Amino acid sequence: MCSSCKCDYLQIGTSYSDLHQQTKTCGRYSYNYLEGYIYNVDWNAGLYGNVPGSTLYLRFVSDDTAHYTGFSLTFIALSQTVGDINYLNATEDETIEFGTPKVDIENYPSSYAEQWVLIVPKGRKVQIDFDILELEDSEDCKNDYVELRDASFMVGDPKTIIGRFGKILTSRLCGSTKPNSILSQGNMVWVQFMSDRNSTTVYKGFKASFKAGQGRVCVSRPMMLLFLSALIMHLSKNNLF
Ligand SMILES: [Ca+2]
Repeated sequence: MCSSCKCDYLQIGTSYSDLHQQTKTCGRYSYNYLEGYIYNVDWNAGLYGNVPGSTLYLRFVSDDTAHYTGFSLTFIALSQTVGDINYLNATEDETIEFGTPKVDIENYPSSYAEQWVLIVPKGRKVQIDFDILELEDSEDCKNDYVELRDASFMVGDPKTIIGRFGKILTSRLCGSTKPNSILSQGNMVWVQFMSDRNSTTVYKGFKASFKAGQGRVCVSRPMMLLFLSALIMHLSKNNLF
């Protein structure tokens, strides 16, 4: 038996450079698997903890002596607000609501802007349903409106999500005609609400929700393998390579 986790251990940190200096975790924490922890341990639910930032590093070290089961962990991305952008992460079976805030006697504030980035698991589409849509009506929705676009990661930067110039999912929404369910192309959608200076206490604003909709249509692997093997057979038969 090793003392002070000298043999096999796991280190978890938010910075790669000082990962090797993080607390070493070892031993048996559950009947089923070695259980490391970041900030808290729930003895029944397993490992859990909130990580500041969007990156987590793990370092696993083992020596050449006894081998145990190892470790297993899961993670989910939490929702977060940065400035006036709300990043909302929905897991597979989760539905998250979002919408305009009520301020004093105004159902939604005037001269106001707010953005939401709606994220569902990779490979799924975002399905958005409007529960309430009641905004000041104006020509081309130039006064108060909500708009939705497909969002994507900035090229070369997998941590920065951009949406303002993404593919338009629906023209600007205003007035009180609720759209049908909206389905994105990818797994992220950018939503922006804007209101002009003329305030109103008549309209309710908007309330919507989103969840993971159907997945993308793609060629399944067995079909792809079948196609590739047929292609290779054809090419070799014709001495093309
Ligand atoms: Ca207005």
